[in-house]
Amino acid sequence: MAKGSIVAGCLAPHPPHLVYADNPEQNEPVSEGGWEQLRWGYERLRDSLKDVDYDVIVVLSPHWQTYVGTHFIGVEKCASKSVDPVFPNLFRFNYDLTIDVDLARAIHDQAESEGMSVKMMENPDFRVDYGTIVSCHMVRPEWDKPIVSISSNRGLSYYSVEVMQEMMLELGRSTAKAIEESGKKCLLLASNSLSHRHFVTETNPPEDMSKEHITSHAMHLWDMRMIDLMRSGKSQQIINEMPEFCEQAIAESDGGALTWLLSAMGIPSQPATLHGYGTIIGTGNAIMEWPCHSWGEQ
Ligand code: 2X7
Ligand code: FE2
Repeated sequence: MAKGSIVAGCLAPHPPHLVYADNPEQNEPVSEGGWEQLRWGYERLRDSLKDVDYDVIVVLSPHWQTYVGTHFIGVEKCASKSVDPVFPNLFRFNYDLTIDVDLARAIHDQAESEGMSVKMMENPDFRVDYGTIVSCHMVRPEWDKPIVSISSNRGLSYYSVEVMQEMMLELGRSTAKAIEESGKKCLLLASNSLSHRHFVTETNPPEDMSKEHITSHAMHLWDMRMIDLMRSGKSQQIINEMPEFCEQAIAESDGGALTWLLSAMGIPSQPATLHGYGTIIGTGNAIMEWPCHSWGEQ
């Protein structure tokens, strides 16, 4: 069997506003658009991936929060309605998705053999979180690929960013090893915003773009710094600066997704492509792609 591989890694932010603004048939609320810079960014990412062959999407979302270990959905068919608890006015999404349970279990088993605390989530009534759904929908709205859904272990809440990072670095290595042994081609998604300080009131209508901007200059500077590091292939520096970034920008990478992604790709020194940047209720969001399929043998 040929070795499996990571065909690309993406930073794929998940504010529900993006799905709301796109008006897909699965989502109940109806909008007049909005957040176009980011939605055009997702268009460019989809275009960049259109000729890339892959079997499965592997996604880690900070909105599936687990406090004892990292969990993996272990139920093959998941269909229900996902409602954003903070924005039920924007996101009530009817999903019907397939999980690659074999690959999920392979990553679980590999991580366990490395000493990590892990669990297969086998409750058939489990409600899939909106972070997972929004990122997958914006990257692949056809929903024709199975996914592996990985929880965000809140190592930061119990311990520190440093502990979270160590755990996500191991989870990334275990993910890469399990993928290689699976023979599958995988697209990896880190589902998170960058700076995450947001407004506490909503405009009317929510898609009024005359009110949308970053919450502060400091947040802007942090977002630009992180994008610059990603575009210049300085992954190790991102890992090194993660504690300050999480603390000072209240960054959503505190959930571990970006660290996991960089680790799974082997802390790449190749540049990432920026497909789009924009703010959503004041948070900073970048759509980035590391096109691993074009790097040759790693
Ligand atoms: O989950 C989110 C987010 N990360 C950023 C902005 C707005 C809503 O939801
Ligand atoms: Fe979020």
